[in-house]
Amino acid sequence: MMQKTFDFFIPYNRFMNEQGKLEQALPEWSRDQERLIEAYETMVLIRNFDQKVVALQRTGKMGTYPSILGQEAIGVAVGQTMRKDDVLIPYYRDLPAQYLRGVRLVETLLYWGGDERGSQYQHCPEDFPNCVPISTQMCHAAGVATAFKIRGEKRAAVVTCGDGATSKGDFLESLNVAGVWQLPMVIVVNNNQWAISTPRKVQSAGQTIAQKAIGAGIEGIQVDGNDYFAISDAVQHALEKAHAGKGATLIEAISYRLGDHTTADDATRYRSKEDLKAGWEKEPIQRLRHYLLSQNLWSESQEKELQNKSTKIIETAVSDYLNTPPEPPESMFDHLFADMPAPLIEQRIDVKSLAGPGGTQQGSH
Ligand SMILES: Cc1ncc(C[n+]2csc(CCOP(=O)(O)OP(=O)(O)O)c2C)c(N)n1
Ligand SMILES: [Mg+2]
Repeated sequence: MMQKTFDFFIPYNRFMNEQGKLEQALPEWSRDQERLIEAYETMVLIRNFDQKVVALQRTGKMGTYPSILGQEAIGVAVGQTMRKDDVLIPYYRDLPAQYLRGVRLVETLLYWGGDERGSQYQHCPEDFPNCVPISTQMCHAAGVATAFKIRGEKRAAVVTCGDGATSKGDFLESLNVAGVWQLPMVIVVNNNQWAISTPRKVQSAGQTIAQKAIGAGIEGIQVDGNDYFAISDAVQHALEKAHAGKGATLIEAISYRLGDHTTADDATRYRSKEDLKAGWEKEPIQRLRHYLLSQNLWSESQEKELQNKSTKIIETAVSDYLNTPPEPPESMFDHLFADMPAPLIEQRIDVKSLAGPGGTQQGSH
């Protein structure tokens, strides 16, 4: 008779339902009212900013941009729970986390406007730049976590990716070393149900993405990624574990991509109105607002003030971006190597002389 050698289950957690009503008692840390207000304010600011970036792209002042609409809670949870000396290895939909880590909005605008200076973060220089190649950041994160382990530093590498990215070899290989080397790594998967036009159900036959952790011998948990409390609690638990030398955790945060994949996409071609409507009913901002209002932690006048404050912050960032003189053409050589190889040094000189003295002023954001 066959025996059972191993049994596993994937926990799912959420504290708050779609209406912002509690389904279970909140964790201890949630008594920190300032933290809750900061989370809400950041989500609103980022949503308004995100909308502005899309408008800039539509008017020819911005490159292709991936909206984060509807997925704000995940980044806020990551940004709030990480320690300053941890390292964030983000993918391209992590704006709230980056903002809370210290990435300035003007840096974000420069980056998506095609200016590499946008990745030279003034306030968090050890964080990695946005990763657009799918899943390659997983390997970078495993490398960072390995360095922390070798040096005996109590720091964690926090890496994020989408549901589609979990089908790549890089993802599984990184998970494997994270398990076997017990790396201080936190992997947050933003399962927004789509990888461009590929829906989650045809991405993998696995019932959850979190269970991919089991094959690597690490903990895998699934949470409602639109519930600020659930995702924060999961990331906090994973970080505490990583800092205590107890290894990696994979968190699958269930969300929904309310926008197009990027400004180069038109989701109406492959997504039904009903699907989108159901997504809007679950979105994270109204949920947290309902909760805060029910606890008298938020008011209509604070909301108005926040909207005004956000508009000013965004206007300043946009005008700083539009007023940044473009980099000269030869700068394309500048951000790849610590020590530039000789042939590139020569090419750089050639490009500079071809561009001429007026070359630096051509083009604009
Ligand atoms: C290595 C690689 N292959 C393909 C692409 C093109 N591409 C860009 S985004 C994307 C889908 C990613 O989906 P997912 O991982 O779910 O992240 P999401 O965009 O939904 O947040 C693909 C295939 C890429 N950027 N890099
Ligand atoms: Mg996705």
